[in-house]
Amino acid sequence: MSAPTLDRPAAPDEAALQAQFDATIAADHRIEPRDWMPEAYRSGLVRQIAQHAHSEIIGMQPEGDWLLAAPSLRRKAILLAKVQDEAGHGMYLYSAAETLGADRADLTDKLIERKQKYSSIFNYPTLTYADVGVIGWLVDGAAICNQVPLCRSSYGPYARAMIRVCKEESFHQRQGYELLMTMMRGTDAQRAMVQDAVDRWWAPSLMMFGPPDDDSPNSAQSMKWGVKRHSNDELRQRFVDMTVPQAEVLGVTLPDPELALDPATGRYRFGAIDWTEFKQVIAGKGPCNDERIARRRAARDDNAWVTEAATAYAGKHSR
Ligand code: FAQ
Repeated sequence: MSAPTLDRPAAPDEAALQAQFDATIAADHRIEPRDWMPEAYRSGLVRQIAQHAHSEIIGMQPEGDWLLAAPSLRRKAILLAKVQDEAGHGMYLYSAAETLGADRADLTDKLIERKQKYSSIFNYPTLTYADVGVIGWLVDGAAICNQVPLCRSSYGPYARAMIRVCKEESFHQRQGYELLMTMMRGTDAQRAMVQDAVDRWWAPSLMMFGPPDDDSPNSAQSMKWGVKRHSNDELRQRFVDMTVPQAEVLGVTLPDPELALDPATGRYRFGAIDWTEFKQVIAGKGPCNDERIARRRAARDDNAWVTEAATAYAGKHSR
């Protein structure tokens, strides 16, 4: 403790602050923005939350590509609402990162300069309208599996943002499944389109959960701090177990000859994932990385005048 003065009580020293932080985590209470936190906890959260926010914003592109070609007004309205929701998710998440001292414009610059990542899944193209349904079913399904436990994350603003995000992702997943159900009740060509989309998106969806546990540098510490509640492999397994019965109801085949129920555990065994492809995609060499970043860059640069005007207006009012 530093020496107290007449008008200022002694500031607790770092060891006392660390002990208080550890006790908060051990009691499963939330850390809030004004609480002291270790620098590695803060920077680790900014890393994960920024990556998550970037994923929501870049994730608008693959489905956004179909907004003008939606097959009916109803499908267009649903898709428009979904893509707008993803923008909202990005905004809640950037706000959560700001409570940790991050600057939103700076995070966007880091994304565009490829100094921060976004989810591997959004580097694959959407070739047919069935891809919109499969993204809802598999990609939002995987996002729900991954994000529901984050509603109990130890950092308050992140956990609270996740509650609304998960409710909306749940609607997204159902709209995707309903779209696919409709196509599966349609023509042979429509059924083939759905199967082709499932064939292309299944493996990338499994990669969304991140590298295997023995190759995941951030997991152990993140779980100790209660930021992540389950390991990458646990959540991936949960997703497979949840999805196989849904595929059976839908009438599609998941493209993995090794997929089989293990009667001993009641869980599904599945084939090896191509981690070389995953590493290539997160290193910027996936099928659509360049296109995604180029569009995000153009959106930032072309709309800089809007940001400038809004900032000047806000400044004038705060004065
Ligand atoms: N893609 O040590 P770990 C959505 C990176 S939102 C790219 O295991 P961690 C909604 C990882 O960052 C989808 N990079 O890392 C939607 C780290 O690199 P770094 C996004 C990945 O953090 C639906 C390195 O690999 N969701 O889909 C990926 O403990 C439809 C080592 O990995 C979230 O962000 C990947 N798949 O676990 C929108 C959820 N996996 O940062 C539109 C929150 C790993 O050290 C349409 N995030 N990396 O340079 C998380 O739960 C975690 O951050 C993980 C990764 C599980 C993603």
